[in-house]
Amino acid sequence: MDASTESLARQWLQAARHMLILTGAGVSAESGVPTFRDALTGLWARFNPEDLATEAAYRDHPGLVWDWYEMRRDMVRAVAPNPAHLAIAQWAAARPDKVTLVTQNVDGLHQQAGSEHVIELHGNLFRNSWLHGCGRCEAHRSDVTHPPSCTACGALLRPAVVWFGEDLPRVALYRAQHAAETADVCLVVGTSGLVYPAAGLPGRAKAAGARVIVVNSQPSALDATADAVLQAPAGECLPRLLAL
Ligand code: BV8
Repeated sequence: MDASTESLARQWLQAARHMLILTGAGVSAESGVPTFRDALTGLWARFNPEDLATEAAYRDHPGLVWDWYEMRRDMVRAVAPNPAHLAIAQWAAARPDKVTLVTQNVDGLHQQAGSEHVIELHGNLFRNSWLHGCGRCEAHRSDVTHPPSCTACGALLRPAVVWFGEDLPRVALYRAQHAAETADVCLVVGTSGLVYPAAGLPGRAKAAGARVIVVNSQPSALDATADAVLQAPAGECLPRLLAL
C-alpha cells in the first residue's frame, strides 16, 4: 500500500462532515478472533460457517451449534480490543455526531474499546433470545436441557445473532442505510464484502456521492467500489489513518 494513497484517504477523513465506518471480522483478527471465513476447527471443522449459522442447522444439531456459540463466547472473553478498535473509538470520540459506526461483527469488541452507539447489524454473541418462543420462556427457562429450553412451550434458547436467511434488525439496518446515504466518506474495514445486505452499504454511500476507502489485508469484493484501497492489516493502518 503506498503512502500517497493513505495520505489522500486521511485528507478525505479529516475533511468529512459525516462518515460511515463499516467493519467486518477483519477488524477483530489482530485481537485473535478468527474471521468468519477462517476455516472452522474441532467439532465444527466439517461445516461451512454459512451453513452452521442458520436456523435449520440449529434445529438439526442444537447441541453442536449451541456449543459453537459457547466456544466463540469463551474465545472472545479471552481477547481484548486491538489498535484498530481503539483508533476507531478515539477518532469518533473526538468528532461527536460526525461518525456512524456500523459493524457486522457480533463480538462486542468495539464497545469494549470505548465506541458508543455501535450499530450491530448481525446481533451480539453475548445476548440470547428464544427460537419462536411463547413469550413467557424466560420465566420457564430450564438450564437442565442442552441447549437451555422453555418448559412451557419447548422453545430453545438461541444466540441473539442474525442467522443466514433471517432479516436484519429493522431499525439497525435503516440507521445504517441512512448513514450510508448521508455520508461524504465511507471507511470499510476488514470485510470480504460477501454478506448482504451489509455489503451493499458502501455501494449505497458511493451512489449518494461519498468517497469509499477500503482497508483490508487482502483484496476484497468491495475494492471495485473504492476510491482508495489500503491493503494492510487494520491494526497497523488505522492508528496512522485515524491519528488525532
Ligand atoms: C437477509 C452472525 C433477508 C452469525 C452473520 C443478496 C445477494 C446475495 C445473497 C443475499 C442477498 N441478500 C441476502 C442474501 C443471503 C445472505 C448472504 O448474504 N449470503 C452470502 C453468503 C452470499 N444474507 C442473509 O441471509 C442476511 N439476511 O438478507 O435477510 C433475506 C431473508 C431470506 C432470504 C434471503 C434474504 C443475513 C446475513 C447475516 C448472517 N450472519 N453473522 C454468526 O456470526 O454466527 S454474517 C457473518 O459474516 C459475520 O457477521 C461476519 O462479520 C459477516 C461478514 O463476513 P466478514 O465480516 O466480511 O468476515 P469474512 O471472514 O468474510 O472476511 C474477513 C475479511 O477480513 C477478509 O476480507 C479478510 O481479508 C479481512 N482481514 C483479515 N484479517 C485482517 C483483515 N482485514 C484487515 N486487517 C486484518 N488484520
